[in-house]
Amino acid sequence: MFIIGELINGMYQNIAKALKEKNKAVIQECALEQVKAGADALDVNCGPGSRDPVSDMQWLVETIQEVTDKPLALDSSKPKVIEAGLKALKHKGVINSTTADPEKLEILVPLAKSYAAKLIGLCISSKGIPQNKDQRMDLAATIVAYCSEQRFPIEDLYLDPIVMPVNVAQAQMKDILESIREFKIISDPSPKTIVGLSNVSQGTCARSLVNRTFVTMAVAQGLDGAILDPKDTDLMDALITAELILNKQIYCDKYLDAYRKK
Ligand code: THG
Repeated sequence: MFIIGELINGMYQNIAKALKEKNKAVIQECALEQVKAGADALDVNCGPGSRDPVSDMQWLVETIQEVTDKPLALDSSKPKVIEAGLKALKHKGVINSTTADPEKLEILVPLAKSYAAKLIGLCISSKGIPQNKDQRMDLAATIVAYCSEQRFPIEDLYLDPIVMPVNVAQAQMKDILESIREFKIISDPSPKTIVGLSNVSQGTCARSLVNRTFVTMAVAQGLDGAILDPKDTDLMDALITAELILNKQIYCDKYLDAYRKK
C-alpha cells in the first residue's frame, strides 16, 4: 500500500500558521513524525488561506526536503502551483492531481511525463462530482485514454474515485467502493487506485472508526494507495491487518512489528 501522509495541509491551523510565519521547525517535525509513523510519501497542500500558493509550495517543498528524501505529493488544483513544486523537487514526486477536464490533462500529463512523476487522476470534471458508478467509470476512462495516447505509463497513474463524507453521501459509498475494483479493468496494464481517506469521516463522530472501516473495505476491493493520517495507529493497524488477510503481507505472530520495521 502506497501511504501518503496528509498532515502537511494548510487546512490544518498549525500548518497554515507555520506557513504564514515561515516556521520551518513545525513543518519539518510534521514531516518526520509522518515518516516515522509509516508514510511512504507526504502530501503538500498550501491550503485555502494561502495568498501566494506558488511561492508557498516552493517553500514547503524546500523545507521538507531538508529533513527527508520521501517523495512529495504536490496537492493543488492549480497547475502553476504544481509546476512550482515540481521545479523544487530533488526526487521523483507525485502530482496530486489532474481532473478529467482536457485543459487540466493537457498541462499535467506532459508535466508528469517530463518529471517522471506519478499522477493522481480525480474522477471529477468541471461538470461536478460524479453521482454514480457509471459517471465515475466514464471519467476514469477519459483519464486513462488520454494518458495512454500520450504514452504516460499507466502503472504510474492512480485513479481516485473521490470519496465523499458518509454523512452527506451515504447512498454513494457502495458505488465508490465498487469503482475501486472496476477501475482495474479499464486497461491492461491496469491503472492503480487511491483515495483521500479522511474525506469519508468529515463531520462525523468517531472519525477514526469510520476511516478504518472504510479503508478495510477499500483494501478488499484492491486499493493501492491512500492519503491518510499515518499517526492514527488504530487506522494503520487496520490497514496492515487487512493487507495481511488478503495475503499481501507475510503472516507472523508479530506481523505489525515486522511491517513497521520494513
Ligand atoms: N483525493 C486526493 N487528494 C486529496 C483528497 C482526496 N487531498 C486533500 C484531501 N482530499 C485529503 N486530505 C485531507 C486532509 C485533512 C482532512 C481531510 C482530508 C480533514 N481535516 C480536518 C477536517 O476538515 O475536519 C481538519 C481538522 C483541523 O482543522 O484541524 O478531515 O480526496 N487525491
